[in-house]
Amino acid sequence: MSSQNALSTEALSILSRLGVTPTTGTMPARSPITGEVLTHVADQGRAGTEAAIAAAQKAFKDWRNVPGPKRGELVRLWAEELRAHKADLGKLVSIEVGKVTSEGLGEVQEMIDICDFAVGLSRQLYGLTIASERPSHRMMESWHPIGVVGVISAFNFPVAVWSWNTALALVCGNAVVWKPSEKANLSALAATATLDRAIARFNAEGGNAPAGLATTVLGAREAGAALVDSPAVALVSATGSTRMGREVGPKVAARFGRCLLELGGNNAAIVGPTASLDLTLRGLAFAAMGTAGQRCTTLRRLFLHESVYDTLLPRLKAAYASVKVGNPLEQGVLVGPLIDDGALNGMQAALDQARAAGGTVHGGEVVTGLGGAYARPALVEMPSQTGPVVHETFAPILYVMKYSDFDAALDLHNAVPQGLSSSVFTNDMREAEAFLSARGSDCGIANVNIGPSGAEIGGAFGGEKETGGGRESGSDAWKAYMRRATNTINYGTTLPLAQGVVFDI
Ligand code: UN1
Repeated sequence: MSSQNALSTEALSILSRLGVTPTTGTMPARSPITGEVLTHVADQGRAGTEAAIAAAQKAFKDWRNVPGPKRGELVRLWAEELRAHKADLGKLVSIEVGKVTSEGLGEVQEMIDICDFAVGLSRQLYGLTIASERPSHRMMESWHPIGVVGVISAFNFPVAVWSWNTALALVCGNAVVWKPSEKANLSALAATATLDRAIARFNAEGGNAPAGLATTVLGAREAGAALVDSPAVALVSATGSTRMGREVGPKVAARFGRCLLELGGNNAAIVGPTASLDLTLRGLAFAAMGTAGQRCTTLRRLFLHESVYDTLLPRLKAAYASVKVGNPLEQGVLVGPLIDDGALNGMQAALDQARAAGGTVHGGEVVTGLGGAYARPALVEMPSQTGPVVHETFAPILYVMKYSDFDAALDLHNAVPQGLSSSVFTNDMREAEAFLSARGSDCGIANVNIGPSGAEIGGAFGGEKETGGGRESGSDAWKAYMRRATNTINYGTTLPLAQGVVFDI
């Protein structure tokens, strides 16, 4: 049996262990490992999404009445299913989007972590009580579910990003319709099956999770557009390119819907003169080359202080030259394929632009013979922050620049349109604190002595400027999935008006 057939067989048997038989259709599901078609699935199109939205609207009317902690019980069962199927789901993610084994499994772990977080949250959907200026009055705020949440996700975290949204949306009392990336339909079907199994168990144990509570619609552009256009979708949570966000944001705003946008990043690190170089090297290597440079948090720009440039750069070059690129399912491989030829062409075009702008490229060669779109990661010494450096290229390219003054490096750090994640490597307390301060990094995530990628789910995840401003996952990100009502209760026998207004009739 050829390795191509083996991947397809494996993907379909994972699905069948989860009880999924994909409906055959016209959309190819491919593996970037070999470029082979695994199977074809049906495009449910705009009509599919519209039907799912209608069912979700109905489901929401019941689900909002289920107490929060009871909703949390559903998510607790979901985490159990994810634990039970972690190996299968992680492997399918690796097969379908090319993540190395530990990263495929890590993605499922991220799903488990958000479920655990959401279970606790289901008992902590707190509002404030507020001092009223009027006698015998009490003010408080209540948080209520908002309705149907539409989730549009990208190929690079094909299942975790959906789970961040869905685990929170469900405990908050909402219904969810998901349009996954068309490059990751099989992973989406498998992930959906884990939730479906949890729903079946929840209902068998006497729970009341209505039909249509969480639906997945496979499709191309039109299927996603239906979520954006429908006034019945209260919140559109969309992860992808800034170009996509520019289309989605204004359309949802025009109908006064809510948007949660997780768009492009152009994440940087500053390495100061006092940095611990062993730790820094490892932090940079994972952040820049991990996931083949296809995380929105991937390290793309590096500012090295002139005093460490000549020590750290050769070590970085050696790491780039020795990292194993290849089949992500093989042990020892750290860099798998790019998602497709388009991504590979984009990478090569960016490297050409970097050369034209005076950059010196180390690595970046196309790796042939494996079937998929493989390239060695590229380290590019740039004379300044110009050309492709200010754009996000979704590939393993790290642009390196030298600096002498920390404040000037900070200015350059912030002088790009994106604002997702950032790091400083230093043992100088002044540099570390300045980086985290109001005059420091302008990103939604700012780290010290770890790289910009690989965030835990406990913190709010997201960024500023062209990254879109959304926050998902930890902290109080749940508030995006709820509406706030301010309540004033008069327990007296008179009707004093606020601001001393008199209105005697
Ligand atoms: C993404 O690339 O869309 O912080 C999400 C990280 C991961 C999530 C990345 N936890 O790198």
